[in-house]
Amino acid sequence: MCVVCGCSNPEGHAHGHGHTHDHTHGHAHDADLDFGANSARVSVPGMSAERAIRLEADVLGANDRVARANRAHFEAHGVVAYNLVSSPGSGKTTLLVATIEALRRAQPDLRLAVIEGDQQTHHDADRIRATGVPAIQVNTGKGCHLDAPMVAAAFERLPLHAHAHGPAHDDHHAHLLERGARSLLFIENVGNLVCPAMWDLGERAKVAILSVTEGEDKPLKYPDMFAAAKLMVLTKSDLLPHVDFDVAHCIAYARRVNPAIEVLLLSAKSGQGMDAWLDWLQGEVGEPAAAVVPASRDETAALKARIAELEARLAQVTSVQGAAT
Ligand SMILES: Nc1nc2c(ncn2[C@@H]2O[C@H](COP(=O)(O)OP(=O)(O)OP(=O)(O)O)[C@@H](O)[C@H]2O)c(=O)[nH]1
Ligand SMILES: [Mg+2]
Ligand SMILES: [Zn+2]
Ligand SMILES: [Zn+2]
Repeated sequence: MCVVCGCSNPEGHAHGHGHTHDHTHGHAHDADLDFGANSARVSVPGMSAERAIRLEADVLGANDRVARANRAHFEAHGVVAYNLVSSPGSGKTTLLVATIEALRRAQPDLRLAVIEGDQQTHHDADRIRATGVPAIQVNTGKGCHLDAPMVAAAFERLPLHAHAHGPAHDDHHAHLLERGARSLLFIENVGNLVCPAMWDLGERAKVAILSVTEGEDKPLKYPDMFAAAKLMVLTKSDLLPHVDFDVAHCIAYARRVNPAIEVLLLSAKSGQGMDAWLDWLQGEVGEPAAAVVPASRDETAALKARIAELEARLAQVTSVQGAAT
């Protein structure tokens, strides 16, 4: 269940008309249905598009305020946080376990912690704790994603946040900043390629994990997730000989919805490509929060087109909201 049970994004995303037409895979048939082709990009029984937009804006606004507080809190503690998002079973926990083991060998001083999101069970937190790294399991029940207040509560329970909240809290933060402490927090989201895209947790970046058994067309079918991610990690590369997965097409599809997305291909099982992933993480730990990656001319043109689309969409949504109030 996601805000209004449909998991739309009031800001719209990389597809200007509220839905994507994939010209490489044919056009919609006359008999096809598109329930995302209204201003709310979602259909909710018994609710108008205008009301759905307002409700979602309220809920996400409240979430984003907590996410901003999380971001400031992480920064004060020298914590760089990553939000790992994917469909169920793409290999998030397996990758985390392999990553933790490799980072502990390469950088024993780097402090690590994990927040595990699942509807039910403590399996994944148990797998992380077995490595010796602290983990907090967050069960969401009927919820299909982690939200910022859940992450705020989990962070306070981690040893990375080893001080009490009270009048001395801000002083303590100032000391931590002076020491330049750096640590890595991995947040494994609930396995779901749709809803977690729209929930900011206060992370440095979302990392979208896609395994090669899922099909190379996923960035086009679930564009919001790949539009929201800084990095796409293609996992289970050891299985490439056994599946029809076109890596080049997959990357092209991902760049169509997010021209700036970075891509890595790896196997947590064989270890292939793990070094590049570890380098990426270590580079990120040292990077300032608002680092801007220079874009190529093609990327710049695509980004400009996307900004124009988003502005048109914003104008459309604003006029709908204006008419409804
Ligand atoms: N061949 C192969 N299998 C993998 C790899 N990574 C994970 N797997 C397998 O994929 C399955 C799912 O892995 P998990 O790490 O539990 O996936 P997850 O994304 O954490 O799953 P949820 O938390 O349930 O969403 C397990 O059977 C893993 O052994 C890999 O690199 N290669
Ligand atoms: Mg998992
Ligand atoms: Zn949802
Ligand atoms: Zn604190």
